[in-house]
Amino acid sequence: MDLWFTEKHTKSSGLTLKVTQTLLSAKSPYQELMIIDTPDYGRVMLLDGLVMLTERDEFVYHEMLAHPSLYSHPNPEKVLIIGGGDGGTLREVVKHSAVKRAVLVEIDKMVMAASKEFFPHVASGFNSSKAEVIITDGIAYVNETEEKFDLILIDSTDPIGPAEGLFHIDFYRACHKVLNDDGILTTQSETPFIKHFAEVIPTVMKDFKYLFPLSKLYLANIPTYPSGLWSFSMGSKKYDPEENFQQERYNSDALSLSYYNDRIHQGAFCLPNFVKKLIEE
Ligand code: AG3
Repeated sequence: MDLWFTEKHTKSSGLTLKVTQTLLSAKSPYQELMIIDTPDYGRVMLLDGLVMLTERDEFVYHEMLAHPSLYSHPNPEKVLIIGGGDGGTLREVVKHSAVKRAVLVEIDKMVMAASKEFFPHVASGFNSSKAEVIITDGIAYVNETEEKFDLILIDSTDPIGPAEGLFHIDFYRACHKVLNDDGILTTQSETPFIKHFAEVIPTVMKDFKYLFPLSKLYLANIPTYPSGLWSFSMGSKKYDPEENFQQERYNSDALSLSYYNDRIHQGAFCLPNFVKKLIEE
């Protein structure tokens, strides 16, 4: 039998993958989780029918959410990850010599369990002695914690369903409070291409501009996300990511990376004109 999965990005376009096997189909109090196997992208994790990660291209998203902030800060000892229950962002964070403690706050423990079972390579960061996992609502955690962090990375789903509040200025304001005086906040901010997604970028950037002295958008190519071109928004209290790249630490860490490198760090902040326009207006 020929079985196919489609994530519709608009009413008239989407991404279609042939399904060789359905490995898991489950429902948590928060969302529907499916794991399918596909010939071209390997195993794929879907939340509420949207592609969260695939074995083949997850490295782009996870490296690009984590390393630009980590190598813009001179000493990122404490990192907070909001969401990212699959562990991919955590895996990248704990690679860093500078990081002493990484706290991951995920609302849905089912995502973590499924990642450990079906994506051991993605979930490998959970085994690090630097990692601490807290299963709770990220918004409540940030509002209540007395800890301070050097970096906060928001690894959320689209701004519908459980992640809606993670795209709100009240949440960013709370993150700003939890950051040290030279801290950096970075969030995934959807694609600049498809209209209803592209509305996220100017909104997030406006909020970051309001809260932080420095705000920058950067891009990466992720084949299985809507349009394939993905954005990340960074708000920084002190360090300009384009001026403050930590070349020495980058050289001595010599991390094993598949997408990010020192030239990508600079290049990712070069924006096509239509994207510049999105955040200028
Ligand atoms: N978080 C971003 C997923 C956004 C994809 N959107 C979509 N497919 N419509 C991914 C979590 C990976 N740690």
